[in-house]
Amino acid sequence: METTATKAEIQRFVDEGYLPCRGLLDPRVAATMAEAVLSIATAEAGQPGSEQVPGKTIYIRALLDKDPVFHRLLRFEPALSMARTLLGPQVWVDLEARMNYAGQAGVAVPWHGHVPVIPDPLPPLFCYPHQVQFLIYLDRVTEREGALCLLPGSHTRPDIRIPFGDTAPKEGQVELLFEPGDAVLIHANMWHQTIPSRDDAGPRRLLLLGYVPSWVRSDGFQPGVRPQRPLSRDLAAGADEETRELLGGLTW
Ligand SMILES: O=C(O)CCC(=O)C(=O)O
Ligand SMILES: [Fe+2]
Repeated sequence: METTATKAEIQRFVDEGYLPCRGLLDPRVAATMAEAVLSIATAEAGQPGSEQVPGKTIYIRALLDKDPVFHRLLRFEPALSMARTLLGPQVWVDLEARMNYAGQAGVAVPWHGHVPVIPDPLPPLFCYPHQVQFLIYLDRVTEREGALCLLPGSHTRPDIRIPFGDTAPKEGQVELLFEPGDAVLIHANMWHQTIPSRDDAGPRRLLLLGYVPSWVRSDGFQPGVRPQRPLSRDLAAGADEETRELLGGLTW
């Protein structure tokens, strides 16, 4: 793999579990995607499967199936080549969004990691399901909207178990604020939380652009509102092999 990320950046990510990527997305593209997130959120709120806490926050899954504006993120550089440098060449892309509604105080996500299935102690031949995600911020995130808070190095610490609901500060935590289009690459096992919003918060929208090794599949439960007509199926139908692989079509 070739990527524009430096060896030092890749190593820093491996060691610390996160890497800020300022200006990853053109702010004009970020604005277009922010609008698309809002309109899907408006359409999905209250529908069966909707992951919404009314007036506070909403998750949207399977974004590639819901608006073609997101298709440019399927082969999005330098994100894709960084992910392949880290995980190997065969990956699929999982794209989700989260939005906090404006003007609500106290909206936050408590400490969590995204792949909490790592045994401690680690079995000697455990097949470690590494995944990485670019959190791409579409709005400005200031103290009003609430920083993202990370625990560097926690992605390789299966002994760290933070009970669900815990929001207390942790020693060594790092807080990040963002401009539209800024991103941070995180390892899916990195512990993180968000700082609660204030009542003068603007909307806080982000994309979760995830890269998963092709051998790691979730064939069962799919959360969220079902797409009306999955756009990625149409995309895959006329696509080359690489695109189909990125859409999760690799079988063996
Ligand atoms: O809102 C953020 O900054 C991070 C959100 C997050 O961690 C998540 O949705 O899993
Ligand atoms: Fe998260």
